[in-house]
Amino acid sequence: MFKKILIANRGEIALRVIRTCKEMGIKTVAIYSSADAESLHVRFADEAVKIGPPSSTESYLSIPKIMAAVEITNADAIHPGYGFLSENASFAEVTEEYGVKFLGPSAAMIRSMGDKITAKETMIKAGVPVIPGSDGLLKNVAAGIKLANEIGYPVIIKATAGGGGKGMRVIWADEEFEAAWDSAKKEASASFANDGIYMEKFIENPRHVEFQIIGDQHGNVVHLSERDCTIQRRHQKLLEECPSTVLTKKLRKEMGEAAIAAGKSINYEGVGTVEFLVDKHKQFYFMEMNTRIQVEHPVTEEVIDHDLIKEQIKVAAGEPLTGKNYFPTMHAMEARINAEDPFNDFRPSPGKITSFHSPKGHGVRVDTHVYAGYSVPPYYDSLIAKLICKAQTREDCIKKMKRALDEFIVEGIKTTIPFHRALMDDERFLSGKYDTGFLEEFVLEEPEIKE
Ligand code: MV4
Repeated sequence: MFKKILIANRGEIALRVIRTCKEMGIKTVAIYSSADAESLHVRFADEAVKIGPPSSTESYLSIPKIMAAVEITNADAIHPGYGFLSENASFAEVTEEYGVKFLGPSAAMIRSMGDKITAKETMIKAGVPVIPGSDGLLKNVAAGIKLANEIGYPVIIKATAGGGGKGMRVIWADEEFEAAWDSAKKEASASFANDGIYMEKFIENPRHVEFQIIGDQHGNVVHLSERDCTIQRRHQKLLEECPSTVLTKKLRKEMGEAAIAAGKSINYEGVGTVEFLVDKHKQFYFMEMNTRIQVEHPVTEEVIDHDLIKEQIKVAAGEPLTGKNYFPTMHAMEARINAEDPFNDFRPSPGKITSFHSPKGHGVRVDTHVYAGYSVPPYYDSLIAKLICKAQTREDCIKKMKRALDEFIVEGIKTTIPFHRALMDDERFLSGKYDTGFLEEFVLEEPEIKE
């Protein structure tokens, strides 16, 4: 087992990893930028190394600075968390060259899933359903228009280096093709320095359902069931839950098997997520694979009652899995509490938290790095807490969420708490019948000012 893990991240996930390491008897090293000196991950780690100024590129994204921190602290493994360098193949490579274990898959696996065309080709070979579309890269506008007519509009063009919505355009007719092509290419080349584009049939009003998988070093890959992440806005997830309201037992079995086939086809090691789109006929299609622990992993932890960070560390140390899949025994939901103003287009709202009280009680979990007096820095993502509730049924889980949101006090900054509270009263959300377009139509009413 590892003796000392350096956490190459900040915020709630850094704290989350430190907690499990403590329970496992593993020493921890925090790294931090000068904007995070007052952060709890710095306080609770056994050692902390200040690696740079607030700017991410000079701190949490600086491979040389992080490796210097590894060297001076003698850490034998690195946990990258999510975001930052978690899916950076060069970082995984450099780490392993130093003889330090990267708590994630190999550089080759990260690369193969990072390039969306390669990922799709891999899934086709593995027998995982994919969305019909171009055979690899599209050469030019003429070839694109020809194929769009064969597939039938609407189509979507996507950047092969993309993911999470960047470099993506939906096209409804020939006349729109060239403009969409030019702007997608421009965006892709600016964002990823790779302007390769491919095409797919556009699936209208899908659900986003992802499967958590875990692979060990002995060839076992199992799934830990799904998370429904349909409630999102501009590709930012706001609420995740399990079980999904669109999955039947049969569909869960089929999608779970597809997710395992996806993992096995690349000898996947570690925790990963296979994202699917589910259309209105309940056909499912592979969309992307994420080769990291995700923000929403606590939903899975609550419904299967296992610590995913602990499992991640154990498989990285070479321990074998039992080979069985895990199914939800409870209903869980995670509400992302962001320092954003939901009444003002979710505009970031950094600043000092003057008062903070987190909800408690049976079935309520709050993962957070903030406290009263903490200043949310403007430099990083706006997630300040994750409220996770669990109960026997979806209905009871929603009741618990409402109660917990009503107890949640954050003063000094704006947060997404009012958004979640309104969501819990929304008829369509309650019915479970909605799709990824849901938040486009959702109207959040400004509360009346109390006298
Ligand atoms: C799609 C799609 C419809 N059809 N692909 C969004 C982010 C990136 N991972 C892929 N995305 C989509 N790909 C086809 N062929 C619709 C989306 C999409 C979406 C997917 C999941 C959750 C929310 C979404 C919001 C807008 C678009």
